[in-house]
Amino acid sequence: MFEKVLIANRGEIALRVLRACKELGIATVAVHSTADANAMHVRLADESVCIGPPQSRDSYLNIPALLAACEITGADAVHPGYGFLSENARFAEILQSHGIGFIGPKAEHIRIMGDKIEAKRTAKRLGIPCVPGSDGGVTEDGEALRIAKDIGYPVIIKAAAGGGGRGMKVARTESDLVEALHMARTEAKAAFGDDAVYIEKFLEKPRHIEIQVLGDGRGHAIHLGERDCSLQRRHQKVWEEGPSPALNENMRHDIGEVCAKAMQGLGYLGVGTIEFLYEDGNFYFIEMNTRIQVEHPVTEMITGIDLVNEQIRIAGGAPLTIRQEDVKLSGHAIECRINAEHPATFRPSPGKIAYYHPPGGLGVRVDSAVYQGYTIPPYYDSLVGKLIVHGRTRNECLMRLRRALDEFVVDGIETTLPLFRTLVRNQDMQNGLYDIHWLEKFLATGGMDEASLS
Ligand code: MV4
Repeated sequence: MFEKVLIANRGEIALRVLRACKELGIATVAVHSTADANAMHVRLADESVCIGPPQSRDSYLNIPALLAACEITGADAVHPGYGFLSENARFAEILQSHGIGFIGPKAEHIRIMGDKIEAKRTAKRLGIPCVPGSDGGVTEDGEALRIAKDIGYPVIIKAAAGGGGRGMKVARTESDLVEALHMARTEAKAAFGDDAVYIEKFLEKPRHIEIQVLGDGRGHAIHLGERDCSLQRRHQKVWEEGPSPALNENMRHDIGEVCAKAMQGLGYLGVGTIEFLYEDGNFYFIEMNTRIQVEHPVTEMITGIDLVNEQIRIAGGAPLTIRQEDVKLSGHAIECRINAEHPATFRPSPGKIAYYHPPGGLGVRVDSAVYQGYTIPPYYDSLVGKLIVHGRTRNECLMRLRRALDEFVVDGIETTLPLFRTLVRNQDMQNGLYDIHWLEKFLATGGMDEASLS
């Protein structure tokens, strides 16, 4: 097992990892930019090292500075959190070549899943259902036209190096396709330095459902159910919940088994998330994330399993002691991402938190690294914290969430709390009837106009 873990991240996830390390008796090293000298993760860690100026590229993404921090402190492993270097295969390899553990999957698997064409090819080979589309990359107009005719319009063109919604173009008819292909390739080249693109059937009204997996790297792998992350705006998830209101027990069991088997076949190590679009009773693989995710607490609340603890132990060479039959999904959990943004325009609102009062009580969890008097810096993401609520049923969860949201006070900055107070009272949300476009439509049709903000 590791003796000292360096946490290459900031904010609530740095704190989340720190807590898992403390429980495992592992010493912690915080790293921080000059803008984060007063951050909670720095205060709570056993040691801390300043690794550079505010800009992420000079600090949290600065590999030489991180290696030096490991050297200075004698850290024997790095936890990358999410974002930053968490899905950088080269970083994982560099650490390993310096004898430092990377708390994440094998570099080989990070690399495969980072290339969306390779990821899809791998998923298909492992028996995971995929969106109909091209077998690999597409370069020629004629080839694109033939594939699109074959699968039927509309189609979507995606960048191999993209993911998370960047670099996508929809073609609704044959006459749109050639221009869409050229635009997609040009934009992919400019954004990622790689013009490889692929084609898929475009699904009009899917839900985004993802399966949490856990593997020991030696062929033992399990699934921990799903999270429904359909409620999003501009590819930023807003509200995540599990189980999905759209699935029944059989569908959940079947897709979970497919994912667990696939991860066994891959020899996957650590935590992972297999993302699907779900429409008309069918699952279609889109991507796999090889990191701990922002919304992992949803799964923790319904399984009782500490995912970060498992991640650290497995990366340290410990076996996976949880068997599939030990995983019992219990009740319902919803996570709200509270951002420092205007609740209707989403304009960022960094600044000083004048008053802070998080909610509490049975089934209520707040993952946050802010405190009263803390100033949210403008350089990073705008997450103030996550409110995660558990109930025995979805209905109990909603009632508890309504209460917890009303208790939550964050003064001095704008936050998205009023958005959630509106959503939790909305009929479609209460009925679980929403797809990936629901929130943007709701906002565009005045769902958050002045009346609902007062
Ligand atoms: C799609 C799609 C429809 N059809 N693929 C966007 C993010 C990236 N992970 C995949 N995305 C999509 N891929 C096909 N074949 C629609 C989206 C999409 C989306 C997906 C999940 C959550 C929110 C979304 C918002 C817009 C589009």
